[in-house]
Amino acid sequence: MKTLLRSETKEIHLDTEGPIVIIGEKINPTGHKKLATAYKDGDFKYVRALASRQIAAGADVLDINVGVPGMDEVAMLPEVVKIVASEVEAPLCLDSANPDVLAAALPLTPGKPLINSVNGEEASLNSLLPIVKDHNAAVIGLTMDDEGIPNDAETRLAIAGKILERAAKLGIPIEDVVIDPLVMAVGADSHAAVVTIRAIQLIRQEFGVNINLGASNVSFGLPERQTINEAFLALAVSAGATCVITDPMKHTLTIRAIDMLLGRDEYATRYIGHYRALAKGSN
Ligand code: THG
Repeated sequence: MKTLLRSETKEIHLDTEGPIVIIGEKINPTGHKKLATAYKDGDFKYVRALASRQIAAGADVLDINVGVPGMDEVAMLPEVVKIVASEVEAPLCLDSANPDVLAAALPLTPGKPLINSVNGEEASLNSLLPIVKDHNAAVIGLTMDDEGIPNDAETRLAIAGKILERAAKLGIPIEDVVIDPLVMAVGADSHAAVVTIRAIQLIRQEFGVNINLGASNVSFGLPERQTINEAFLALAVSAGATCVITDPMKHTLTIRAIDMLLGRDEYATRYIGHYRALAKGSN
């Protein structure tokens, strides 16, 4: 199954049979004081640098989040979308669950963006899916609902089914819904990663849709996070994940290695290409 995303000039496909799509996560002020300050000061040079740096590091799509406490997100998200769209050619992923914020930013977003995100709560489905439909966007559906994040894979599968059904009722094509089965910290619950992996398998088997993950949560609170994140990425992709929200500066080469090992990189072209680009950058 293919999910098409578009900027003004560029198309990216999430593809259940294709290589992993990387959504760069760095334009997010959570735990990122320098970016939060840049937003408050209206200093968009730093935003531009984060955008171009992530593309150079291999990101296919850029996530944009403006969630700083006290921030007028309705005013800010359209502003940052314009800046990023003028800086890079990649399609965008609008990271907000607030319908007013999305409705303000979508008319200014070129092409076909990804909306991050809707979930199984009634309020979320009712307020966000019509906006997704109106703007002909694609959307990430998180497998949580009014009762929180289920700690078993079967309930996450059921929530994915509910989101897909409600989207279909509004005429949103199934390929425009990307399911995110949610990654929790393995340091807090030793079965957290296993539940996510199992949910990926079930959702892929049942619905055949594209599956996104924000992989870095898995290592929260543990040392050598990068090692854990990368081991988890390999397992998640092997189970059926097709798209990751992550730091491309840290993880692109490993992601290329995973694609290569899964037979999705003929003659290791992309792996070697990225290795060479990194080697050049360090000279
Ligand atoms: N699924 C979906 N969307 C998501 C997530 C997900 N969006 C948010 C998050 N999870 C993914 N994005 C981030 C962004 C930043 C960090 C982690 C996940 C992060 N930041 C550093 C920190 O907090 O230590 C600080 C930034 C820095 O290194 O400069 O870790 O799961 N659909």
